[in-house]
Amino acid sequence: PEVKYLKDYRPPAYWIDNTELNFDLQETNTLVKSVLNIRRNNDLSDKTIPLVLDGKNLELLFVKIDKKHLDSDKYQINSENLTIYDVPESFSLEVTTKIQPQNNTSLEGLYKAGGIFCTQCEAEGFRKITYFPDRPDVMSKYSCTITADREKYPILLSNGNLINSGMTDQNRHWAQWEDPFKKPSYLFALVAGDLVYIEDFYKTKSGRSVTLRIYVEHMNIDKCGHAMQSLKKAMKWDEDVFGLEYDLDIYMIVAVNDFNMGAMENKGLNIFNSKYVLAKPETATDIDFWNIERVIAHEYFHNWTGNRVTLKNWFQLSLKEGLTVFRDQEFSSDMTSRPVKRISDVRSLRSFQFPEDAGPMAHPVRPESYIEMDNFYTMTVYEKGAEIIRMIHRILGKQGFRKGMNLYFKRHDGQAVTTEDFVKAMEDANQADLRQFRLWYSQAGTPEISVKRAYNHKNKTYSMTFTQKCPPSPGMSEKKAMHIPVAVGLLDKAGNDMPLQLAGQDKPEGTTILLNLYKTTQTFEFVNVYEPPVPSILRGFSAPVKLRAEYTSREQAFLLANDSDEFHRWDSGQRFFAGTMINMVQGKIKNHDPDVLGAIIEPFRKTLLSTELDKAFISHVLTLPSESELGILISETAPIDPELIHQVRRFITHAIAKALKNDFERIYQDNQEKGLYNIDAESIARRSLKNLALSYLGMLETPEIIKIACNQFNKAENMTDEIAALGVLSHIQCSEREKAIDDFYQKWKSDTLVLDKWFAIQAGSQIPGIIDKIKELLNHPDFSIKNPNKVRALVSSFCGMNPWQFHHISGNGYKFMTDRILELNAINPQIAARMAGIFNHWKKYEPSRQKLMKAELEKIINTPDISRHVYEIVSKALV
Ligand code: HT7
Ligand code: ZN
Repeated sequence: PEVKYLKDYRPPAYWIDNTELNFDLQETNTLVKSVLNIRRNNDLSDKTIPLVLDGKNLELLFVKIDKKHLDSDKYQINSENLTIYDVPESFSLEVTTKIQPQNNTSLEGLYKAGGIFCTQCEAEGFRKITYFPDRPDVMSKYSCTITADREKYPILLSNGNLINSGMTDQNRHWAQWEDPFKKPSYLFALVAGDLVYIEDFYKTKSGRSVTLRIYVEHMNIDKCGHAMQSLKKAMKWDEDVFGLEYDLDIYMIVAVNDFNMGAMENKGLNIFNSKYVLAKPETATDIDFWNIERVIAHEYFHNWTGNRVTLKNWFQLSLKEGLTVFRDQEFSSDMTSRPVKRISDVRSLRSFQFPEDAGPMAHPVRPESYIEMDNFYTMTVYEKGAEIIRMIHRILGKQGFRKGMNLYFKRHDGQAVTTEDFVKAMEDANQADLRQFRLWYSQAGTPEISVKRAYNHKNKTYSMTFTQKCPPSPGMSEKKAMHIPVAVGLLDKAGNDMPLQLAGQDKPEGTTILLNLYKTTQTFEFVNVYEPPVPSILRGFSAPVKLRAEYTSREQAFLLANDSDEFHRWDSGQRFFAGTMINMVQGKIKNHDPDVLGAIIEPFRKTLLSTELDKAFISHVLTLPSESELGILISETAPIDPELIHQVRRFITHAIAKALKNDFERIYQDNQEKGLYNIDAESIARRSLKNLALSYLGMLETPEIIKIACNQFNKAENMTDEIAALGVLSHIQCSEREKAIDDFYQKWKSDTLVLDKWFAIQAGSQIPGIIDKIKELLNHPDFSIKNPNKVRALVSSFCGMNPWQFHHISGNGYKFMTDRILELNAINPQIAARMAGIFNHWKKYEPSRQKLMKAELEKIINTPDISRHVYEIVSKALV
């Protein structure tokens, strides 16, 4: 397949000023007529370039230029393009195509699922609707007329404002929408279906009233309130923090069940995976509520970072995604708890982005090449991209960052631009020099920082020498030294922060200092340090790097108990717990050594019983690194053996549960729901600590604990408690488990999102041989391989939540996965490729598993008709 390179980018040869679309939606064929006002790009010297439009899976019916039919010898079509020769300098082009949305299982372009017509055009889906220059730097004003059966599709929506509507005959009606803002084709949207909506209003800071609507299927009308409140909070936050106001008179969100990703920021008409809209306490967990708030905000924030200022080409994806993730992270921090949000974001960065950056798909945040753009909606582009923005924010400060954002919008509103334009605006607004910093966009891989520290008793100085290196990545063996901001604090013996004074400064400046690393090795000297300190390095995770600080376990326990930086406090605890478990896996310490267990249990107990710490923070500290996280850490020095890791982690959690049984029981009782269910941060934290206690108790598998879990399951009035109890039971082989699983199904069989939880809980069960049950569930009437949420719930949960059984030495888990990938390859290549990524890290495992996974990759790549999506992932994994 063809590889696209950033270096080959050329501006478009033609501009499209206006795009008039006409959809005739029918049950078997949909007709799409487009009328485009086209103008040659006179900046290009060659005036003879033909007009090349993108198009895929389209049946071309007519082509007209300036209203006259074009003879077939004047154009050419192949499977990817329509090329028209000898076109005038400016003209109108009319193209009519025929498509079959009801057969489109890729969920890209215009598709019909669950009786609803809807679109997904990012990244390159518009070309499956009509012939068009389907690239983000061609921005056009759109109008869209939709005609459809009135009874089946009473709601007809597109971007912008409703201009007109009416009936064509007795049964069919039409609606015309017009979007006053120019936009790239990937932001086009259409929805037609039998939907209902809730409506609210938002008054912008300049006093305009905006209508807000959330459209859902009839039975979900009672689950939209939280999404609406989240939207209003996001609108207010963007005005307060960035001065950004919404620009149309109406903002619409539509929830659909069949969607490849989380949501899509189409101008004025967001389309959402229903998972990120629908919630009420009985059906959605606390995490679901938070995710809805975050995703609603994310898509709303795109209106400025992505839509008003868009991308010059897809290599710049992080320009909108990294920046918008940063904005949604900041929003969530302000709505909930900043340290807790930071901890969960870093946990996910380390679990998913760091391995990606060390694997065969490693790519810079601004990639240099791709085969299939859909494969580049990655943790690197999104999450590492957000870390880059966060570093700029730290380096320039809050005010400086805001000045940079203002300049960015002033310069580029209405344009398609690059990450370079963004950094330049930040630099120019602050007279800053970010030249070396730009390497974060172009170099792949996670930098590693080691630190040597020395205390000079005589001079009362303390020096820290940092050395940075970045391991090679595919196609990039040599890396340059990066500009890395490292936030540091020093703790005295009593655990208090010391005032910090660097050599050369005349007085101490605060208790956290930002050290800017520019060189491979760099030393910083602190003066007036009156006793040997314990350093707190990389506070707040100030840069996305791997830190090799060589702390002793005594220092880690000390930092866990005392660090004023909550992120670093949590991190020290995780390193401490992970270090012990890894030593056990590697046979460096014996499992049953009472001193070892004591060393873990004591700090654990202290944290569990703390009355000062926030309960959400306690839950994070006491959630031990998962089997996957331990695997990632081990893989830095040795091959992964999932069986050994599973045994050690199970042993430790069991030992903790046994030693602290009484404490867990007390915590469980003390944190029961008092009064009405609430979703404020404090109530969520209380529930998470209570359910963490229950999950430790569950390790004991006693009749008494089973009874407690059953009781919670039966009495729960909210999904958080219900699913937590079911989760505990799901790992214990007992009749109560079977009953709870059946009861849950009977209770929720009509709610497809709740059933996703039911599939996922079973897929994550630690009961040996669970794969047979999962295979059986593939044939369950409520499972559908065509629905990405169902695939993620059953198939991805098995690989992600159950690494021990997925990596079973029989190879059955691997074979199961290959079968699903090949099945999906023909249905939905985007989802198939995501699944195929599970084998990316095969080289990190012990030899027998390596061999088994490699054989699966070879089987996939040798299958005829493998999609470009899957090919790209698998071929890179095999290099
Ligand atoms: N910008 C949206 C990306 C997206 C997407 C990309 C490829 C294929 C399907 C997709 N659905 C949504 C989502 C976002 O980041 O906001
Ligand atoms: Zn986004």
